[in-house]
Amino acid sequence: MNQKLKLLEQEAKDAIRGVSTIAKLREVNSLYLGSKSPLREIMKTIKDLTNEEKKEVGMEINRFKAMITEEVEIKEKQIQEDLIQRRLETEEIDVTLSGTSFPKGSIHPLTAITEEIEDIFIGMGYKIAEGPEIELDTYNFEMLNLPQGHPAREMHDSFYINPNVLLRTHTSPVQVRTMLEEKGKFLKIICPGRVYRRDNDDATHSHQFMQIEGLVIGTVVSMSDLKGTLSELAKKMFGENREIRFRPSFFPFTEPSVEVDVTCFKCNGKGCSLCKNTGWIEILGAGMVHPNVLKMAGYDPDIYQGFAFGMGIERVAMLRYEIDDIRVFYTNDVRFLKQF
Ligand code: 2U9
Repeated sequence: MNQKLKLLEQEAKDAIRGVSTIAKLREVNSLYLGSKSPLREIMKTIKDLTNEEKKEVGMEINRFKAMITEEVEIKEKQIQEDLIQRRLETEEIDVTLSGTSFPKGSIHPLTAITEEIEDIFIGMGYKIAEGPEIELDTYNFEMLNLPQGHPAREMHDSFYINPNVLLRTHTSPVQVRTMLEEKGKFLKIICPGRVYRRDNDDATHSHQFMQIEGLVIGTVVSMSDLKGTLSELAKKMFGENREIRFRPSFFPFTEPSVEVDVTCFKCNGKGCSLCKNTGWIEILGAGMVHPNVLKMAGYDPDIYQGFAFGMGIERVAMLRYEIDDIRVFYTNDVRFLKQF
């Protein structure tokens, strides 16, 4: 029996060594270890042997199987290595071929304008503050001197989740939250973000848009600080020789309140279609923080003063890029976005 196995082993080893493909190797493997192999025939005769012989032949069979399996593994590795070697010798990579280019995205114009304004204010020592878009009526209206029933609520009146919770109509509640958190500390903050208002959407209005508001609070803050700050902003955004002017206005949260115009950056103030022949373009609203607002947020109005301002990002972007329809910012048309 053992003699038979020895002969079979030699035959199998020769067969394994002789193959050169994985497919042939598998064939040889099943020829010597598979269900129809001579090994199976030998195994069938074991039952007729003595216990002593069974043990001996059993060990030989196991040794035979392990040997063949090992030989097959070695051969398989060798065939695979040969294959790789052959590919390395025959294949060439042409490093001069041009690659596939990927379409590249760009910064959305609203993001670009927001970041530009943030950078200008960071340069003047401001911090950026952010807050939730779902806001309490208290922070969005009450603490900004817009009590229940105030007529100015109507132009904001918005998306209510329940009578006390709504989508914020401006980023001002972020300033209120910061004042409450900082408890009487001096503040210089910029609050960018998305806001929501009841508005009939048209070419220049959307029920959601972006704002940047600013707030400065200290003990010697005046209207001239406000003018100097906004003048700096106008020059940085629209050119060094820009000038600004204040026109009286009204906001419930500031007193006095102003609307701020900048000399037209297209015609330098001579008059053109962009400034509707006035030479001026309105860019912001601003004012000194109303004493009621200071008081409600825990700042004594006899000690502290502050200025605040607000601007619509879309409006600035539309002026800058001469875009006449606000909706292009939100519709994700790549033909529009590709231009930035
Ligand atoms: C606090 C106190 C005062 C924020 C201000 C404006 C003037 C303003 C508009 C510009 C265009 C909104 O996007 S817009 O429609 N904003 O004119 N906003 S003063 O005043 C504040 C804010 C917070 C605590």
